[in-house]
Amino acid sequence: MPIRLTAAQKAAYEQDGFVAPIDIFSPEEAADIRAALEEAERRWPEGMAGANRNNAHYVLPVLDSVTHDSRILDAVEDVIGPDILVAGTTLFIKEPETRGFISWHQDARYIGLEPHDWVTGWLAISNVTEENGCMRMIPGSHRAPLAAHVDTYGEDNLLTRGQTVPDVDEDAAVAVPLKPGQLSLHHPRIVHGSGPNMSGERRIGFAMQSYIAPHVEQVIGRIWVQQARGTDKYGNHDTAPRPTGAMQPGDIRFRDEANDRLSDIFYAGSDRKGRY
Ligand SMILES: O=C(O)CCC(=O)C(=O)O
Repeated sequence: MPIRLTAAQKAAYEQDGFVAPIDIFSPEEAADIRAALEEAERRWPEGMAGANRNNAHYVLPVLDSVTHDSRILDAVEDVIGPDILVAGTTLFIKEPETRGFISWHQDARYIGLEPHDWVTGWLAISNVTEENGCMRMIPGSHRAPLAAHVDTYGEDNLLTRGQTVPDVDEDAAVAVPLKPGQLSLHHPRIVHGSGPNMSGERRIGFAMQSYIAPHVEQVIGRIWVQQARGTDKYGNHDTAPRPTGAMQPGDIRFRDEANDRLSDIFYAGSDRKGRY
């Protein structure tokens, strides 16, 4: 029996490649998470912008607590089993009335984690709607092999290389709106993307990308991981520390090193780099 997901939610994940919404944080808890995040953005605007939105859980205790929250880990356990490592996180923020979008892509195409026994948890920190650019998924696309992607490096594309699966049947897409504190889980091979924020409100998502089973290897480069639950008898990766406070110099140095490694993975084989 699943421990956090219902049997129907677990079946939906297997069938469709994603499941949502999963209630995790109460509206009050979600408001506290948002307040702490936005306070950090006010205090350290540079430290929270651009590529620094990658792996912010290494420098902000509030995001570390979210990433290791037992309610999220229970849902993740239902998908990948009881031994869970955290391989990274990304804040996906779209400011009001901005054109930034995420092209159709499969995470497994560029992340280098093999086999695909891992899952991404995406937490809504703001209200996330069709108008402000919620994720859209192509149900069942995770059951096909990886598709060829084209690197577009589009100006408004929020993905590193603007990697895009061409010719997606958009009529098949399912929107995934979430209320603050709700989570979605998606499979490494599901084709997904999201449109621009056409609303007057910020859209704030926190992708825990990803939770991996310990036997999963990084085949493009090296990464650090944190043990979130269970045991790791493989030792495939380096061990990352937990933050010692908000934006502590040693934690920032570590986050920067981790992001350098991430950048080497994301841009492997490419002769140019994007903004993230
Ligand atoms: O935040 C988004 O719209 C897309 C995020 C995404 O592609 C992911 O979490 O894999």
